[in-house]
Amino acid sequence: MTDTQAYEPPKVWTWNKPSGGRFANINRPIAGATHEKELPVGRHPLQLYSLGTPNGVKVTVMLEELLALGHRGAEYDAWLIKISEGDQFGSGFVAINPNSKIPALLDRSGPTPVRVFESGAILMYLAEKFGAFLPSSGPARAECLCWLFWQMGSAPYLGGGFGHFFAYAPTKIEYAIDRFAMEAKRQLDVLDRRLGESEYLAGKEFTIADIAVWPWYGGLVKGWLYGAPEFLAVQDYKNVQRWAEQIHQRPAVKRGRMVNRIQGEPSSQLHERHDAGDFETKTQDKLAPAS
Ligand SMILES: N[C@@H](CCC(=O)N[C@@H](CS)C(=O)NCC(=O)O)C(=O)O
Repeated sequence: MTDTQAYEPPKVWTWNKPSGGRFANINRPIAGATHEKELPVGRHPLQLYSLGTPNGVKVTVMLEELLALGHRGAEYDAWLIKISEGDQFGSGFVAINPNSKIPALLDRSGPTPVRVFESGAILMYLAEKFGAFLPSSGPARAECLCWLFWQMGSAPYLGGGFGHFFAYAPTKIEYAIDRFAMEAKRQLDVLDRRLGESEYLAGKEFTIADIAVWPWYGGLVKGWLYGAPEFLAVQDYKNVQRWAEQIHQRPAVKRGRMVNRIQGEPSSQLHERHDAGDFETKTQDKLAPAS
């Protein structure tokens, strides 16, 4: 193992220097708003404040899937929250997510607006509101919730652990990369075994469990996250690959991935979505064609 700089933790930690790494400018040890800023509100019942990261994509995929099933009440405005610019610390955003992280949803369909934060809670809220993608009772519901909560507990090790130390940390620390690569591969193996015995995570039906897990682990085996497909030998997880491609082929998933996306091919980026027609007319190749 390579040696890293000797560090003796002080008795009490103080915030006296930037932590370094890709997100150093937004990391803070305190919660709450840093500035006053109201959130915009559009014409649809559901207002989504988000960004096209794996956590954000879960919700836009869910909304596009609901619309594809014909649930008109799932019409939504998707507003862009630029987390690298600190939008998540504006007072309006903090009022609907005191945790200052995307995605956050405001349901304005009833007499009193309902705020929902945490992507897993948003998926459950929408699934129950529309009666879709979550079995209503019994073992099938239990299995779906197991995999939904598996994702909530596991992905921080993949993103905040493996992804952070492999791709974003200012120095490569062998101990940290080893520890989290081991866990990322173990998690892929958990999924691979499950998807070897079942078409989808909760059984025969596509559910919010797949919607939650796919942007992270589907994205990982497709090589979309952290530039690590070779390092993690993702091609070995054949069942995860099969499932990832099957979900990728769903038209609503393709649309959901485009919403609030600010990187990649301009034709794949729909920064804000306010109408179903926006996918045809408002992608970045149309709004800001390369000169
Ligand atoms: N457990 C949360 C995680 C959300 C999360 O980590 N969001 C990230 C982007 S993927 C974020 O907003 N980061 C901004 C920050 O940490 O300041 C969820 O599932 O909704």
